[in-house]
Amino acid sequence: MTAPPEPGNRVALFHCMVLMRRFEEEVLRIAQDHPYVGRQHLHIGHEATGAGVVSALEAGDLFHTNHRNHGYLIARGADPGRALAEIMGRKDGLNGGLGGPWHLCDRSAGFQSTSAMVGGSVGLAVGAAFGLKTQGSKAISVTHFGDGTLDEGICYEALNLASLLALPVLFLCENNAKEGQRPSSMLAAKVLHDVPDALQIRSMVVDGRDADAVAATAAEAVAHVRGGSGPVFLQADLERWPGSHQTTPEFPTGVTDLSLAWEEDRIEGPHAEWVRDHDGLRAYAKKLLADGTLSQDQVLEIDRGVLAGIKEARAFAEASPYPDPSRLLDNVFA
Ligand SMILES: Cc1ncc(C[n+]2csc(CCOP(=O)(O)OP(=O)(O)O)c2C)c(N)n1
Ligand SMILES: [Mg+2]
Repeated sequence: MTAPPEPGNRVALFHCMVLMRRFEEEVLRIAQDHPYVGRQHLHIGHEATGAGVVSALEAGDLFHTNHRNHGYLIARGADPGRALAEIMGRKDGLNGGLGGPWHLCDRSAGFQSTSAMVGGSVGLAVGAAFGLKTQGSKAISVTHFGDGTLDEGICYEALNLASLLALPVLFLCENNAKEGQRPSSMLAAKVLHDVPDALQIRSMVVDGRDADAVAATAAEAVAHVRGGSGPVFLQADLERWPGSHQTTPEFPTGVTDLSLAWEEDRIEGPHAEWVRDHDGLRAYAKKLLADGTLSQDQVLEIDRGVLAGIKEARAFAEASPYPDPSRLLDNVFA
């Protein structure tokens, strides 16, 4: 279990990004080794956005994600072994093995819910924000969703209500649509943040591949929301990882090799452009080396430490039994 990065601690931010990446690579390996685990929606390539936003939050803030959930869960401090156990449907999973990857939650880490329904996280987060405001809490609510989610009717009601009632909610939109294309074939607005702008919601746009930029922009957005000035729509622009929509578990860009941060000549293959120009994790390693924050050895040492933790987490998950079949109908309300 690793605490979320403190604001301004760039080494912790990098560590968090490595943890997110290595955790999800393990999820991919588990899906290869155990076909029943099924299809995974990975957050690989979005780590700079994820860790940057998490670094701006406080422990009591309530987080709600969409289907690309694992990275945020781990970044907010959930136990990786229990998270892997849940993904594998095991008894010691965060939700007793009954929720699986698409319903993961860990309230102790301020991670309220995953909604596999596109748009579900938006409505849930606005409801939570209403609750927080009613209680006079200083905590804020965060909803994480993608560009395609603005197709969904629930977004319009939720954005409108959040604006009208000045609710403490951060709308975090990970925009991984191709540059120059409409965000979604189902959305008439050509510019995503035109939607919140029309509803008098403050919008901010950031390069989602740049961890420092995200951390700084998220800190400003969170301060606005926490200060009672109403919601913010934070749009993080990203370039989709080539494996983000796969049906069979594969590593299209290979297993992450952090030495590519300083051995760029070795970047090759059909997705070399993504690795070179769009992988925020490699870019951050390169930046921290260039400004002398970390040495090559320190980068590799952080990676080795994370990998050792992930190995233990997997062993814990593999050793956990399946839940007792008598629990099958627990939490089924219909
Ligand atoms: C209500 C609903 N409609 C359709 C789907 C199927 N679906 C799963 S992910 C997805 C695309 C979501 O796009 P976006 O919000 O941009 O997230 P991204 O996958 O690009 O990160 C769709 C249509 C769903 N899960 N829920
Ligand atoms: Mg998208």
